[in-house]
Amino acid sequence: MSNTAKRPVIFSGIQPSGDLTLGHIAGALRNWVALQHDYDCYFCVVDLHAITVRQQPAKLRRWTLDCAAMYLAAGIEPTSATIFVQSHVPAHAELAWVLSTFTGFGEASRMTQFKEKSEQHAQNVNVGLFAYPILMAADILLYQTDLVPVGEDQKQHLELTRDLAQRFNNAYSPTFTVPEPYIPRYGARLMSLQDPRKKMSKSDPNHNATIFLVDDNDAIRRKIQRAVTDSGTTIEYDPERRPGISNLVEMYHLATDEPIEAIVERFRDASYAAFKAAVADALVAYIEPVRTRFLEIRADEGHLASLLVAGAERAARVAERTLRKVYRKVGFWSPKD
Ligand code: ATP
Ligand code: LTN
Repeated sequence: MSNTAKRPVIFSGIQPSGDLTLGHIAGALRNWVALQHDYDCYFCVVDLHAITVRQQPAKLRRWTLDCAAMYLAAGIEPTSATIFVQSHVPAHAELAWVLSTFTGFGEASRMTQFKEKSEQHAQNVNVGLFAYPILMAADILLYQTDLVPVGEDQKQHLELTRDLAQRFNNAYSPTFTVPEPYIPRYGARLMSLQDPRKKMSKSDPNHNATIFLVDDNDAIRRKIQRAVTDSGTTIEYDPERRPGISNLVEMYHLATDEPIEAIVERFRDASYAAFKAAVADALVAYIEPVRTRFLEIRADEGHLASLLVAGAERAARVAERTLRKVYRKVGFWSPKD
């Protein structure tokens, strides 16, 4: 929550479209936690985005609460950040509509996530999937966001957000803060354990490819042991040439904070089996407390619900201020003006 001095603003979000993964910690949550005391933070569960691919209603509801609980379990403090559900704040959908009229069709067509998701969900390439980055821009711009901590895959969406902000500001007068991405040096793109050329994803049908934050210790160990590496014999960090083993090095770094160079130095001549065992131990130690906190938080749904209601009220007040400005500038008549 902001105190009297105005702090710069962070906004970020995760889709409640499955159980969260180690990738979410690496690309998003750990940086949210690290930055939360220096910024006015809005952490959103982006359920409007999640329905751009077909969801089962009961699962979407459960994952929405799971996702918020995981923000807390990862270390977000509700006293210093506003946690809320996107569909509780109507201004997100409303601003997205206005911004869609400032987005070129060709510009939206170039988004690589749209191209990838259209291939993955060829039977349901809907207009919402196409407009997804515009809604994301609305999320960010409503809060006059300075910084957006995300994984590498969201960089292009951030560029579109910046372009839209500048375009609107130039067409009228300064309205939106132009946000910067915050993409970590390591862990910005954790890779699948089964195909290290693909991003680790919560929606991967092969569960061996993904470390879920709710995985028990045995599952974590088993998945790391079975991780696809290459036929090399040394432990190196070279994501281009040795993606599988480099991915494990990054995971070890995430879990222990030991510098990459030190890890490589120490394990260079270790066997893959020995290194994998060390990675598994480090991950178990890192994830187990998160999982335990998650289960505790999730057991008190009433508390979680009241936190999300309060979060949405706070968020809506800020968002509506920006939306009203936008409506006025584009020329919507209002009896309040
Ligand atoms: P999908 O379920 O389609 O894989 P996703 O998990 O990529 O979707 P979100 O859940 O909305 O999409 O991702 C939220 C945040 O987590 C984003 O900032 C994204 O960059 C980050 N993230 C997701 N997966 C990874 C990963 N493997 N490595 C690093 N960051 C990731
Ligand atoms: N598109 C993002 C999720 C997302 C987001 C946002 C991230 C939606 N709105 C606003 C940061 C800021 C993804 O990772 N798939």
